[in-house]
Amino acid sequence: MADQRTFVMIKPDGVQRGLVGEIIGRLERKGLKLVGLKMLQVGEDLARRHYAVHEGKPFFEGLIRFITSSPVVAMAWEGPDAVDVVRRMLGPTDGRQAPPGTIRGDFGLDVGYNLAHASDSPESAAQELALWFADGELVGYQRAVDPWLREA
Ligand code: DAT
Ligand code: MG
Repeated sequence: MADQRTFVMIKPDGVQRGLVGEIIGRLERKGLKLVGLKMLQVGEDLARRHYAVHEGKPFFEGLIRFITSSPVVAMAWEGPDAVDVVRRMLGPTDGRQAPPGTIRGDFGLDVGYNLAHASDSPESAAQELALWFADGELVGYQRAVDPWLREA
């Protein structure tokens, strides 16, 4: 399985609740590799472009207000099948339905306050990484532990 990169964002509620370390720690302990990281206050334009597929839905304007309300942590994570692996670690959109053991299942109680975003397909991962990170902001590297994470 070839490595994939996926886009992950810790949303304003995750940052405000002090869950940045917890969420990053889970992805790190899984064995995924952090290849990009920045904190930013999201502007209206970036927010609307990131969530363009949801434009017109009843929750769209509230979602834009929420995501621009306080800083987020934007990240790129790499690993085998990383898009699916991270989506499953996040769990279903609504924390009330998300199973325990998932990030949303362990920490979320509301569909709108669901702590983190992760790309839902390799195509959206490529699009989102290009939207959130400039060329040169993502960093590929070897880790000494890599041979202990996967069969050669
Ligand atoms: P996901 O974040 O699991 O990919 P999505 O892409 O369907 O979910 O929706 C994007 C975000 O919009 C989601 O994380 C939270 C918000 N959202 C989705 N459905 C909602 C709803 N019914 N009411 C309020 N917010 C909603
Ligand atoms: Mg989505």
